[in-house]
Amino acid sequence: MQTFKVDGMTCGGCVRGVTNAIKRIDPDSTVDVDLATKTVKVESALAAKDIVGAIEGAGFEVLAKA
Ligand SMILES: [Cu+2]
Repeated sequence: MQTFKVDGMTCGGCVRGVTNAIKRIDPDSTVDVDLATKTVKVESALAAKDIVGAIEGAGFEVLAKA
């Protein structure tokens, strides 16, 4: 499990955008977004930098990898 702090997510559309961006590069991944805590949890064999790239490519800022 990899956990990221992500800024700029405000609604269900953002959740879908982040989730779809990660699933596009790993269809088998599990993505869990918590808007209240700005946390994205990812179960995937992907490297952290690739997940960060997908999230940022969807238009959100990754503040930290927890
Ligand atoms: Cu939104």
